[in-house]
Amino acid sequence: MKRVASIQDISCLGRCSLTVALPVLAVMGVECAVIPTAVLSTHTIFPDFTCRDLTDELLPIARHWKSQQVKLDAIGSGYLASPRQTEAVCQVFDLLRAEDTLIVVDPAMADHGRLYKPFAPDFPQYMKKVCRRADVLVPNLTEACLLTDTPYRETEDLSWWRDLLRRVGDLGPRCPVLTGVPFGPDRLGVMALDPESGGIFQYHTPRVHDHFHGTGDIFSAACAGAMVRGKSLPEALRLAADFTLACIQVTCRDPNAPWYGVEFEKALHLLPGLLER
Ligand code: PXL
Repeated sequence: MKRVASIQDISCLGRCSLTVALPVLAVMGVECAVIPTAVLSTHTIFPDFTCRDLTDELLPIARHWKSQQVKLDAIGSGYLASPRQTEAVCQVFDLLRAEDTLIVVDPAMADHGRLYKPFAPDFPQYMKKVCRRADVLVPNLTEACLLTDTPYRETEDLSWWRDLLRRVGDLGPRCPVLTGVPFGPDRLGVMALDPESGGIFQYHTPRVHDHFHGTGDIFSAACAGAMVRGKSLPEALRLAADFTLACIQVTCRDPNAPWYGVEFEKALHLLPGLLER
């Protein structure tokens, strides 16, 4: 069985990070080992959340695994709780990656043109170092702008997004990806530099005009799972985009609780079929 190590927080409520990666990877037939970066009462969109930073645990966990010769097919990182933690995660990558370990980095730190509440404006500079180690880097548009020191824009001009994608590639990942790209007013999708073909891969699905929390975490878990299950980058991105849309489509939103994430549990049964396409 393939094994992925997922480095991100446990938000105890709110369907994101590890509480999403664990079930998604399990249903894809992939073992998900975890390195929790922090324990939060909820994700940071809720007011007054609690947060216990686990930076000091990261390297001891990795060193122990190393001493046990643990083999990892991929390592995925997501939300990191502090600048110091980005340094620790770089060291974890360096310690645990073998030649054939795929590193998937989701610089989960911003959306809709703004950094998440807990982060100071210099946080993207720290996150850049994590991103440089990625094989597959999956920022959304806001994160891509922050990582490349590009002023954020909302535009449907695809040539502008292709230029941004190339700048994300200049950070050093083998496969730079942009998520949440608007392809016209009613479609949303991904754009990636495909190292196999040397070209730009684009894929889009109908856009649901609403904001959903935690969908980036679903996307990156599904993408990592698909790649360790042998899919090419374009196939993995297509699967991840289709699955994320399916999760949004099955969600009945409670208007009093818009932050509980998408009801991905109702769409998990689709994953085996998506893997067999
Ligand atoms: O979904 C990204 C994410 C993960 N973890 C925490 C978050 C967020 C986004 O806000 O707050 C704690």
